Amino acid sequence: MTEPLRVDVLTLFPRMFDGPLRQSLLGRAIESGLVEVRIHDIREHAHDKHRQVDDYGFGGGPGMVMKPEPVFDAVESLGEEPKRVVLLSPAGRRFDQAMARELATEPRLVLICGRYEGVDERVVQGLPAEEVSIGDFVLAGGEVAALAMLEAVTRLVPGVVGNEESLGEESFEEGLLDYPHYTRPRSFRGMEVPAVLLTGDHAKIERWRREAALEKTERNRPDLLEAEAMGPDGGADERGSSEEAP
Ligand code: JD8
Repeated sequence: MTEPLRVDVLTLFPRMFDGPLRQSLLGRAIESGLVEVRIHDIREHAHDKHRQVDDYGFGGGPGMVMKPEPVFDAVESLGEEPKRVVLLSPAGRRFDQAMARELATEPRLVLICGRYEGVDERVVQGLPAEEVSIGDFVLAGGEVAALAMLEAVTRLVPGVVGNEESLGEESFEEGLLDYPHYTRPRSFRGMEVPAVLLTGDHAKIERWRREAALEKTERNRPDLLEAEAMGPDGGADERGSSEEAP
């Protein structure tokens, strides 16, 4: 085995990770030593007698902000080796499968989970940390986002997912959603498994799946098809966001 991916998670709620890290894919990856996850309580790096980790935001407004010192101390306690530091934040760059693939090649990751209104901006500026968001909705803190990211990255670490599940053939790798799946029974509450799947004609099944995936993508994620049509530059020129033409 090569070196495992090591992930250090910094959080004020370490017990939120207890269950998820022991179950299923993450549990097996950690148990087999392919991924090493260490959870660190940021409050252990608060040094004042009240162990304060948050404070009022400068400029006013509701809610508290996480202080920078305990977060810097927690990261610096992890040693000198270079590591990618990610701050989970709804104001971050969107996490996607391409970023998951990229992170799965790193030797070490640090995931910082904020709470309250967020973390003092000097964490982004000074560590530095890259702000990443798992999607356009609002969570109460970074922990659930860190778990989602950790699972997406872990399943791409070589050896975690066996050959029975080919990582290359799945949703997003071809820019389409996955095709519909069926198992027994062939008839369930009046709903039949599509007959083509019972024929054993693999070329025909392949064509059906491609068509069904396309229909599902048109229905649920038309944006994926529009992005495809625009190509890898996202159609920048057509939207007029490129350099002015002479
Ligand atoms: C970190 C605090 C809550 C955020 C006020 C109360 C990621 N996709 C995502 N949605 N939400 C988060 C996320 C939310 C967080 C924190 C991540 C730290 N909050 C705050 C600002 C507005 N609420 C996220 N990744």
